[in-house]
Amino acid sequence: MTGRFITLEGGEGAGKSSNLEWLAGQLRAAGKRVLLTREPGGTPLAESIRNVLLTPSDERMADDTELLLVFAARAQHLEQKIRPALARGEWVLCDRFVDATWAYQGAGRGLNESAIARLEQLVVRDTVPDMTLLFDVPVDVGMARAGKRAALDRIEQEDRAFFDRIRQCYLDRAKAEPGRFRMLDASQPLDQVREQMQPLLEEMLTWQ
Ligand code: T5A
Repeated sequence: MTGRFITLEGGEGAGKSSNLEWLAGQLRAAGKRVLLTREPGGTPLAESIRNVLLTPSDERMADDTELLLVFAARAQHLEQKIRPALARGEWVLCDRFVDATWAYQGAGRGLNESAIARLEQLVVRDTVPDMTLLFDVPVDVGMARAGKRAALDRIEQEDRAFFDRIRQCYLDRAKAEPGRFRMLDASQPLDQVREQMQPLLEEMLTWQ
């Protein structure tokens, strides 16, 4: 028996975390066994890598270091948590996955696409999400939400153009893969975003 793999993507402050719990609650109410997780992170070792990635430091992190750390965390997460859960037949809901690498390291940092593709092949292999929910929100709106919380992390300190490229990359990927992506207008109030998620939930529940 194999489970289902659903990822949530979007820019900073798009509302992924807020909606992850809601979606998990709905799926559990429908009798599904659900595992909530996130990237970078999801296991103790991968969470340590997350800390390195997100903590501001006086030493500038090289872009290639960032890329390799993101994939190192993902390799650990896939082997220790995601693949075993899928093999047990669970529904894995993951806050960000490899699309984030294409958006942040690919479009944001401008890293070489063939290097990302090679790492994706090595690490992700055939563990491709069944559905990816893209929470699309204008950069200003998302950053204003994110900025209301604690101090900005290392990546959140990037400039506006960085986040514009990320948003555009997500939109392009959603257009290129309409079978996997589902778009949500995340600029709307939370209750309306959840209304948009309702038909997607129903679609998921039709899966055998
Ligand atoms: N990263 C990650 C990479 O560079 N490469 C990779 O491969 C991967 C996997 C992760 C960072 O790592 C980078 C991307 C990120 O920069 P993170 O803290 O997990 O760091 O960053 P985010 O995933 O962006 O987390 P955020 O918390 O910023 O965004 P969320 O989860 O989308 O937003 P959420 O739900 O926490 O909401 C933020 C605030 O907005 C409010 C919420 O109440 C909350 O206060 N809110 C709304 N308010 C009004 N209306 C709505 N519709 C709202 N939705 C949420």
